Amino acid sequence: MVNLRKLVLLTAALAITANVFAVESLEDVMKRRGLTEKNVLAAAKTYVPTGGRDEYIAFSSGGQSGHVLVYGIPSMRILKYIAVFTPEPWQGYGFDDESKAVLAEGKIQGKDINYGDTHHPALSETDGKYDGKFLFINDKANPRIAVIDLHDFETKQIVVNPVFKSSHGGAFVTENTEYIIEAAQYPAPFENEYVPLEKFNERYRGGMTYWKFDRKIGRIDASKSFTVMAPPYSQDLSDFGKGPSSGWSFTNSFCSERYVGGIMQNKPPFEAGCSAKDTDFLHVVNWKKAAELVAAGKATKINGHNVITIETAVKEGIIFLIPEPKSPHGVDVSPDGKYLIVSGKLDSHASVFSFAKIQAAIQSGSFEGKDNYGIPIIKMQDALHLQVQVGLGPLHTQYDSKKCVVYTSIYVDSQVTKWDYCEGKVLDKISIHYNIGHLMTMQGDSVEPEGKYLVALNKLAIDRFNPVGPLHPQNHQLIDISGDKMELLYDMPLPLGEPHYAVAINAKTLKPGVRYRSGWNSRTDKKSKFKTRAGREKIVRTPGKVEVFGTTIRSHITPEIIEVTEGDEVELHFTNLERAEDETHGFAMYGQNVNLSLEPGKTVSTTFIADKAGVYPYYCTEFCSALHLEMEGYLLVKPKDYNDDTKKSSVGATYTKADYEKQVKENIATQAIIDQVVGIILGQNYKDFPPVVALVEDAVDQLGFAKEAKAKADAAAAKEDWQNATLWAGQWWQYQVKAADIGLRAKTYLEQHGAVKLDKK
Ligand code: CUK
Ligand code: CUA
Repeated sequence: MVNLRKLVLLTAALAITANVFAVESLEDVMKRRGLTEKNVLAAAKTYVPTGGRDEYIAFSSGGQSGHVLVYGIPSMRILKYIAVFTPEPWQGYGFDDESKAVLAEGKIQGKDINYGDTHHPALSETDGKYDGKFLFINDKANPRIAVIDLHDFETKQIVVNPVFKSSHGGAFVTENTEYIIEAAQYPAPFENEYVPLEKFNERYRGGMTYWKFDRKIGRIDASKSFTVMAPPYSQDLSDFGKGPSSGWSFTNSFCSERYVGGIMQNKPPFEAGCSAKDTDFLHVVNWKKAAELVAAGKATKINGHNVITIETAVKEGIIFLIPEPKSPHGVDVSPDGKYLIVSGKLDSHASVFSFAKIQAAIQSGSFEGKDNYGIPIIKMQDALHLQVQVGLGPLHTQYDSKKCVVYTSIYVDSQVTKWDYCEGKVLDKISIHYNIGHLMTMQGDSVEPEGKYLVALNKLAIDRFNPVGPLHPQNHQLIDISGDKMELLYDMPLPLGEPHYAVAINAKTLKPGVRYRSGWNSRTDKKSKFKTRAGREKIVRTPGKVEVFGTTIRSHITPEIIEVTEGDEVELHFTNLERAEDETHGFAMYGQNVNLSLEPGKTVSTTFIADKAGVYPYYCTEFCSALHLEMEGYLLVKPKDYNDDTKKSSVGATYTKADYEKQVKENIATQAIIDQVVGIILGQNYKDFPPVVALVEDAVDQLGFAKEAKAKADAAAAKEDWQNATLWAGQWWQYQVKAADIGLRAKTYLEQHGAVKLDKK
């Protein structure tokens, strides 16, 4: 009693002292930290209070990391790295058999490729609006496209371009996500064979691949995909038409000189030869007609893939070229589909092309000539709407919600230029730190741009952050574009590869799940054939092979002991029985490169050869409950000729009747507390709060387990087996503790969310 009173007094005293120091005002803090009013305003515009949510979710390429980064806007808080082309242990990606199968789809000519150079993420669209269902991203180094399902933010599929040897102009989608475009970058022979550079003009090729997306199954259908072959011009970025330009695609190029360098051969480098001309070619392709040609059997098969040759494309009138200045990079179609804006890295202009004018030129057949491959060239002046002096080295353009307003990244000048593409005038400029590549406005490449914020994806960080060695973080700068003047709000360091492009979606459109259906293979999106239910865990032995069908739940792994013989192939399948939100378990094992992630409901597998006799502890890697450290087990690999003659001896401590009775007494007291909490919850309108309903379900599960453990304790006690009676009584208490913990969480939630007492009838 004295102790308790002392404690109360001490706490009160502490509270008083703390208050004396806690009276710092906003002005005090500003002074102490050297913040200006502008800083505080910027902070207020980006700060999301604890527990709050962001208005937009950005998906950024993770550059060479091969991942996709997910962060919130305006807080710029990183929410997730989605593993795509590269293994990522936390998510078990590239460690469990299910995700290994996805990575294996990305093999290039039989070789494992365990990284990607991701550039352009694209969100799926319905009628040109983001629908929040899928995300696609390309790999420039190994021409591949990945499909990510936004139901669980997991990579589901990787397709390898069957004819390109690099790619860049992807991923971009059609208005209804029928196709995903991927344009080549560095020309190469379509066939997988050696062709000398002397044959560059004849045998090296570029092109645009149109990947058919099957929305019903959420996967790309390679058999219905096709490529329109193009000359070896180093195709670059692409975009799809929409509205009036629907059915067409646009792809830049930057080396229509078809120059091949060779510094060691005493030739000027690529950079000189590829920038010699003042213009390159914008490729204008009628993809809808191309798809019809493929359906009509007019494609040629190369490496088993449908290819429309340049000859066929010209004959059928589906490809045209327009000169574009100079060393062009970005091409971005306006939300209404009437214009496309192209910028040149060595130019100071942005060029606005009119789709109506392009069509008029095609209809009238008035071309300035043909290129060496017979493709008609539309006169630049015939297709141009206007050109605007935006700054030196313009790259990419994004659209505002305000009509005719766009933002262009200016690489050399390190600026963003806001301008009007209808009238052709510059509206504002802001300096960036440093050398901006892409930029992104909210939903800026959909038909419904929302403006508000702009993120500058900068190439260099230099002195913006605390130094961390020669390799600097990347810098995404958040800019407020809601007013007439752009205002810099925030610098966010990104320590994971060089992001190129990013897309941002209104957070309301995303509806991700919180758990899988029980026994789910998340990579195929089907029930796993290895699904294991509670109580049905088993170890199946066949000659040379041991298969384990196990489960995980707070806080034990079943089985806890796995015995195999040296040389056995071991297949582990685990199902996470949890239904509770965020109750993920991990599974790591000594010395076998085994690391799994088991989100609620998920089933994952791992296969390895137990080729060395020994003892291999395993454990859960997520701190999932108070007894998480006890979530453990042993794989025992016995030598082949092992003769087990050790006497079975008891392991660990022994327990008595008194121990058992003490535990039971504690359990009864715990139950009283649980009953009290349950009474409070049930007495309120908890059913109006779905998260609480889920918690109650979870608690009921735990109490069910407690009952089972109690029955086992009772049975052991009846046989006066005090050892097992005490241990089972302890397990019964463990389940009670979990139920109590969940109950308290539910009670707190109700308190914080204004639940009310139900009227007693
Ligand atoms: S690219 Cu890197 S800044 Cu791949 Cu779209 Cu322009
Ligand atoms: Cu499960 Cu720790």
